[in-house]
Amino acid sequence: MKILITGINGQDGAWLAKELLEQGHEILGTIRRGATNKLGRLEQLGIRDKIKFIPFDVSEFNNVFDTLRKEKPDQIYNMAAQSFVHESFHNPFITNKINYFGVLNILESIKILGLDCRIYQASSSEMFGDVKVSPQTEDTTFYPMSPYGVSKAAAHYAVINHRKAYGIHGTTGILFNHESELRGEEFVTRKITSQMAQLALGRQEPISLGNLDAKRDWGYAPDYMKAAIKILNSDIPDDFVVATNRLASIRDFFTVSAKVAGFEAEFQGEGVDEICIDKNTGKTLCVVNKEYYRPSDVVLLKGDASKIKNNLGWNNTIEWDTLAVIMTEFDLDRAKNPANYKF
Ligand code: F7E
Repeated sequence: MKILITGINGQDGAWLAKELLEQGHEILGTIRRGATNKLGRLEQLGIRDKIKFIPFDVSEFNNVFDTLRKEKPDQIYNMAAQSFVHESFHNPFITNKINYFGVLNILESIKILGLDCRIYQASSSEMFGDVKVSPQTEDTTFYPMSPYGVSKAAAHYAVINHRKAYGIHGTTGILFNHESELRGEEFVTRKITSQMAQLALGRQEPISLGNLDAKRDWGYAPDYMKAAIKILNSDIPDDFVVATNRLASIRDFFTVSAKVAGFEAEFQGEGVDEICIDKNTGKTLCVVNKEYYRPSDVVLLKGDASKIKNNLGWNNTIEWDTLAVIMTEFDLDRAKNPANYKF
């Protein structure tokens, strides 16, 4: 099958492309003009040369329309996004242009061209926001708490609307946080593991973090891309929560990562005065910096993935504590042997 992945150079696009190539599909990958120097993840996975790249901006209708008219893909995975929640407070318009109008551009192009093409939309647990019930399911009301969450909710409803109004095979995966060795270093898990590795190698400057009380349901990105493939290939287009149903705080994740790096984390103080030290040496591992607080944050997210487990036979294989070990071990090796890594 001919499959188009938007945002192929991100964490999810890279893992997804790897899985789909292994299944024998032809992969077209769209990347923004000028971003060809950002293919490190695809190089790291050894798949860069197996992908046909198309210069493309999902927020430009002409780019989307012309590409779909020319290539006529059988399936599209829309992984292109401004995915950093913190950034969305500073750039709400760009966030919506990419995350909401980008999806609309794809849906309208499929509709106008009359393409027989399935689409998977990367929806997000951030849409649940200020949650009133836990765990969250496909039926939980959305209360987004960031411009990112608002843009993803709008895109989510656009897919559902095009499915109902025009019969487009539009599917969504409401993915809870999913991390891996390929995660960007601006997200809290990878920020912790990459900088923890530097602390283990002798760096003195502690890691600066924001809200340590936030709790998340963290899963493993390759598991979640297998879920995305199952969702798109389901005969009845639908929406599915993808999560592990386990909760951990930033402090919990930090503590496991510190242990793998050879430290014993002890948190002291409260609020912006909180720090974390290594109990054995007294070395300061982490301080709190207000700069990383958000104007409004999501306190906790925990998902119930029963629907995808029961209907599509998906299961996660890795939970947050194992994830913290995998990512920290990867970053320790990367810090020691940087020449072996492509990104
Ligand atoms: O923050 C807190 C922060 O940036 C997680 C994206 O993939 O998942 C991700 O969004 C929590 C927040 O991920 C720092 O305040 C504390 O409560 O790793 P994050 P996110 O915002 O949950 C969803 C499902 C998506 O769809 C998004 O695209 O950690 N936190 N201190 C911090 N966060 C960051 N980034 N940096 C800190 O220093």
